Amino acid sequence: MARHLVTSALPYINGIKHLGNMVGSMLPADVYSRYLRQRGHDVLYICATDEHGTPAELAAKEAGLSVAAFCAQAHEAQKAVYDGFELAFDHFGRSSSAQNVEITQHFARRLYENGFIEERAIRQVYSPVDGRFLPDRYVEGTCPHCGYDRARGDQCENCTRVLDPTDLIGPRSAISGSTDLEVRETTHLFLLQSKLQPEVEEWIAGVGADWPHLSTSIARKWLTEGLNDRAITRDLDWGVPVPADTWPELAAEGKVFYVWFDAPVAYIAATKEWADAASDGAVRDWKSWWYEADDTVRYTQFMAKDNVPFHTVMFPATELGVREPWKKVDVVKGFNWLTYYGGKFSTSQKRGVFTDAALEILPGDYWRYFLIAHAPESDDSSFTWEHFATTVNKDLADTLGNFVNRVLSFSRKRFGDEVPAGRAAGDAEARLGEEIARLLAEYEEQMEALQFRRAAAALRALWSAGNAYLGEKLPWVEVRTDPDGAALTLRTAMNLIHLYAVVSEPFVPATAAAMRGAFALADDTATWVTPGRARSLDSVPAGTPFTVPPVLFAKVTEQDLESWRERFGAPVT
Ligand code: B3M
Ligand code: ZN
Repeated sequence: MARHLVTSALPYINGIKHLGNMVGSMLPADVYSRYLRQRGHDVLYICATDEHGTPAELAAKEAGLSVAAFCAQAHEAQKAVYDGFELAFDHFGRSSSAQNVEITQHFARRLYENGFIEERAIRQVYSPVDGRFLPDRYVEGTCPHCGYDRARGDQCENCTRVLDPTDLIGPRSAISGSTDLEVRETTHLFLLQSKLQPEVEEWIAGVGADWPHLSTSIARKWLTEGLNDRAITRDLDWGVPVPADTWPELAAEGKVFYVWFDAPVAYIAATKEWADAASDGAVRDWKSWWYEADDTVRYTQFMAKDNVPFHTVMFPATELGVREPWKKVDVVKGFNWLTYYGGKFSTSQKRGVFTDAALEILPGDYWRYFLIAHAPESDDSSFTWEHFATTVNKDLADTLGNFVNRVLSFSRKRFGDEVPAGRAAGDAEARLGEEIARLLAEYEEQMEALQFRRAAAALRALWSAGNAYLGEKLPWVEVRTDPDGAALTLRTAMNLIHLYAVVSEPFVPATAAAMRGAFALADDTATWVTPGRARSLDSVPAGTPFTVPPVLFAKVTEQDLESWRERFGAPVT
């Protein structure tokens, strides 16, 4: 039994995430964690909201709340959505926690002692009216390229060109609107990543051998371009304060760490939050997962590709520079983009399907299955309502749901409320058992390799094998001439249902629970079934009482499709 530490990129606090965010981080992490737990491993799946930085301040301002109040509220709102998606975090923490302040400050002190942080003076926009330095995003003005009059100092939203605040025509403060701005000198902490580059290269040369191609190629590209020293502090009111014991002047000026400096540390801090939240005297040893962790801890991270450089290069550089034995990632699973009809999902422009709206129209399992079955793994993939409807109707409603309902209702009608005995298994059952064992082995192999689309395809093939078996045996015909044969067919099919309940759990946990709950088995658990054990299809013995669950998956109708296209602004195809 191994210990598996799993984290997914921390969703930013400024708004409810869209389906693209979900499929590229939390959902695959949850699917993988559930699978590992079922296989008996000790799993710790940690996530948190990423709460610092300028976007949080701006979102709070727009909501008319203090940043602290906004973040507290937004954290709960995100948590509620993730519950709806059945994400089984061991802990869903917050990067603004006291634990993160403590560990981030500790990291900074150690980096300083080890010669990897230095103070440097830079020139930055200052607003006397606001009494503060303005981060790039807080300076607005007219774009020198396209004339858009609300361009931000870091980028023009209209023409997407990257800007420097001094490029803007008629610059003004986004806070007060004041145009009385000056450029002043200010001191910031810089992380000397260039000094750490050789160590990062050596580390990746070892561990990176196991990573999926997307992650290694991104990491290599960054290393080839060379790691730059980076400013890791900002002039913001909200963030992890620079510790006064080490940098009294910067602390007095109210400097805080840059959000990307403290966010990855929050994986560790959220693990400590998890331990601190233990009740009933339970002892949770958070440190054993992170500090001097032994070889039995395998750490897997999930994220979209834009986050990969921070996790494969920057955060490992930080961890190396701290010169303490903090656990570094073993495998980085990166994802490409999910698009909305080939275009970008956009939080700021509210285009696409947001996770809260998704749950308003259908339960989490529908989304979980669709998203993972078409995850943007080897390439970007496109969400369309048409594709979603076809997948739900074919895979979930017809192949899985219909199988379960047909078998259970027909058996009840002909043989009553207990699993019928019938005669002993014959050739058809032996062949089916072989096929199931083969597909299950394939499913396991793909899951261990973090190949989610292929794992989903193997799961779908398992469901289809049941339909093929029914098609071959035709129990509704068989029952007329050979009731014992029909009973065998149904008992075998019911064993498949139970197996499906177990192995579908990572993808569709709520449905899996309903399927398993159909059988009144003593001591039933979701514990994994090995291919060897699955082959005999006999875990549900004759005589087991069962019930027929309500329809597992409703079909998407033309009407549904119409209304969703309309509501979510789908392009006409
Ligand atoms: N918050 C992801 C994002 O908002 C970022 C991930 C942090 S992981 C430490 O793009
Ligand atoms: Zn522009």
